[in-house]
Amino acid sequence: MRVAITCYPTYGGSGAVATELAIALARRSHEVHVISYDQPFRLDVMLPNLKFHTVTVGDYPLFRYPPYTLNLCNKLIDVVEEQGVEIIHSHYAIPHAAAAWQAREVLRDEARRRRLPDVRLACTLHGTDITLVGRERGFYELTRFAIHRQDVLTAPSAWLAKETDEHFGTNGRVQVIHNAVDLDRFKPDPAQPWRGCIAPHGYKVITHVSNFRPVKRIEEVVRAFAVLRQRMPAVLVLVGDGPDLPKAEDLARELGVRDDLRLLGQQKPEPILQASDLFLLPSRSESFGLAALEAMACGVPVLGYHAGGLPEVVEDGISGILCPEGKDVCLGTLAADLLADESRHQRMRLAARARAECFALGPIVDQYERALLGCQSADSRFVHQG
Ligand code: GMT
Repeated sequence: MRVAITCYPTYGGSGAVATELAIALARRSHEVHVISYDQPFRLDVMLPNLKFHTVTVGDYPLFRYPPYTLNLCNKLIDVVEEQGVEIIHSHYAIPHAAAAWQAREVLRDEARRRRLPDVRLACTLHGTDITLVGRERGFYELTRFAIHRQDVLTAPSAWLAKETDEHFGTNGRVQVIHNAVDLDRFKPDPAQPWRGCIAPHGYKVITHVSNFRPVKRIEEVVRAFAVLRQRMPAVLVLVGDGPDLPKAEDLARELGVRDDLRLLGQQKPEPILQASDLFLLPSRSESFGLAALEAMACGVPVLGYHAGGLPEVVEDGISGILCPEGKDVCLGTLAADLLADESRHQRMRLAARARAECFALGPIVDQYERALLGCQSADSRFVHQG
């Protein structure tokens, strides 16, 4: 099949999922066109049938806000026309689902004239496009309309599929395809040399990887660490960047743990996760928690809340600890208790890796492949041209 995948290129789960899917589909001999305003951060392989197309954003002086969605829509039209793309697969509904629908409308007359079927539309909903941003008045109606125009809808958790039904009226149409992890890249490495670079010998390494937005509750991460730090020598490693990162530093200073903070910025997460003892993800609602899955694949237990789709990934008390939301719990005490009990921690490390193995890349790419092929099979361009 010939598929265009449109996504955000920045650090964040939706771009990572889209890019890894693009690479995996190209490795299966599909022709894949990735479309975004910048090269996605994980798009680091060269394959003859995997191409990246940049959306150039107009900067005419009249525009206070350059209309990215129009530029994206025009790029989709070009790529569909020039490359014979059969399916546009949008990752994160805003604005990708609406841009894809507009592109199909524009292409429709020409498709009819040439007796070709319309380009098919698939959209993977990722999280805040449904739970937060998509519900804002300034986005809701068009997002809902565009979601309903998709031929295939997927979400990374049953929880997000249900949220979409409840708030966007999709009526059971959203197919659950969990996020996946490359188990060969994300794997335990107890001798990881990075450990010596980030923490003195004998210190525990507590890690959080995110885009530091309010939904991640970064203050909870720092507070939990400060409690744990009173019980044992440890460092808190923060990977990624985002608007709430300065809050982490301020709070760490206030709580007297600034010297134990390691702010690493945007980094390849694998070596840092391999050097970690515990991963903290206390998000308010996480549709899935790809960062948690990648930590688990490296044998790192996850500590967070029983909220959103995280319980579909982490088994409470087995591969991590999930606290009940809204109850008076102290994450720091739970973390310290776990790390103080070496045999329990070791068991949890093994269970975390075993759980991650349920989300291996291959079978999950199979599910996407089936969904995408299914949506174009009825009247594929191959059939018409053949
Ligand atoms: O919804 C977002 O905040 C964007 C997105 C991203 O780009 O980081 O994150 C979501 O998509 C990931 C991949 O499917 C999920 O693993 C994350 O849990 C999800 N984030 C939230 O739901 C907050």
